[in-house]
Amino acid sequence: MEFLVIGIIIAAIAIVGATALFYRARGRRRPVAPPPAAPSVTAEAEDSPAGTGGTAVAERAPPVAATPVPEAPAAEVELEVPEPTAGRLVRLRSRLSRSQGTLGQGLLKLLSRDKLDEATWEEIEDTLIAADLGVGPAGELVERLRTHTRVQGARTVDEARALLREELVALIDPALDRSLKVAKHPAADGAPERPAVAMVVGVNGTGKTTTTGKLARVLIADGYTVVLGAADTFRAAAADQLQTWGQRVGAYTVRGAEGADPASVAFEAVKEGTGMGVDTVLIDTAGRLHTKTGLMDELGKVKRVAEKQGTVDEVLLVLDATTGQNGLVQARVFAEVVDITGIVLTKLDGTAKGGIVVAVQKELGVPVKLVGLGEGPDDLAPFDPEAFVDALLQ
Ligand SMILES: Nc1nc2c(ncn2[C@@H]2O[C@H](COP(=O)(O)OP(=O)(O)OP(=O)(O)O)[C@@H](O)[C@H]2O)c(=O)[nH]1
Ligand SMILES: [Mg+2]
Repeated sequence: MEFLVIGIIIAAIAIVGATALFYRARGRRRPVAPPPAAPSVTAEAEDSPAGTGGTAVAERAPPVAATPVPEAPAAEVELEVPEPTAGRLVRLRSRLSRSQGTLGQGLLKLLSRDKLDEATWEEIEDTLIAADLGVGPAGELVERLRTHTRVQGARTVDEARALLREELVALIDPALDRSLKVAKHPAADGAPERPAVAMVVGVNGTGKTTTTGKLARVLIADGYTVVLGAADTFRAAAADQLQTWGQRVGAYTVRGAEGADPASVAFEAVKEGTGMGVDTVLIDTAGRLHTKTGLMDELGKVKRVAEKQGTVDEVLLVLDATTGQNGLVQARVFAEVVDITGIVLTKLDGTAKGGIVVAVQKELGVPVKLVGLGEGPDDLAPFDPEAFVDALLQ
């Protein structure tokens, strides 16, 4: 009996000691403000956003359901500090020149030949077309180069580079407004202030979710506050993917149950963003083939419903640069359904076909605003024609 009592006392001391050690260890962790739990939009909820025809409502998900991402508990997530955006294209220049070098170097070699005969001009034109510049712009550029060289005669590599630089920059058009409309709308005419809204659209696998996540980082690096809307409700994994991006930088993610109406999620994201007083709401959408009419109609609805609370300021079409001319067909169809305000060209690090920048701008009359140059979290850069051309001709 005595032994039993002593045994119980020892066990009690051991438990108390272990508990104290555990809390001390926790106390040493860096206190980091957790990103707020993500609200969730369910498919079965009663209220529906005005006019959506959907059956969705925002609700605070219980703590566990709000963080379905299998990673460290939110309280222990350390927020990352994204890289500043200024000069990103310069930093990522080597990625471009590695893949595009053949284009720039090839052109320079041809242009600095002693004799620029018909065969050489044809080669130049073929090189441009092979780089996805498009037949029209390639012919146009060759004509301009011919006119210049006719006047000035043979040229050194440096002269050829200067000429090519000037003409390529002009073709990409530095006058286009490439700024992102992401600043909060101030209160006006009795209406309260509201966030800018940007939607990210495109066919499957082009890099939409990645771009939305990277863009959130770009904005946060520039001092904006951001709410993310996971309007890709086809797969739960898509919302998890976006939420993970958000959690790394403390951006709140509004998500829906699998199969929830994506338009409702977009609506809720704008509503949450407005309630929280953030600068920008970024809405990721599901990949959809431009040939599937039903899915394209759904995209139109997502935008219309998001617009019930004010304008959608940016619709960014994400194109995979490695798919070349096929991207132009996609661009045309998407532009018919939702007015595209900017193009994001991803995977430019993996292709020599940088001419697509020119082709797609000509096709849509819409500027390339961002380029993706790798899979790293800060490998998205604001597009700058001069830095781009310099990278080509390095
Ligand atoms: N090399 C490289 N890879 C990229 C770039 N952008 C995206 N990716 C990769 O492309 C793949 C697809 O990216 P996601 O963002 O999931 O594409 P998505 O368009 O959201 O795909 P769906 O939602 O399925 O339509 C991922 O492996 C990304 O890491 C880029 O600029 N360069
Ligand atoms: Mg996606």
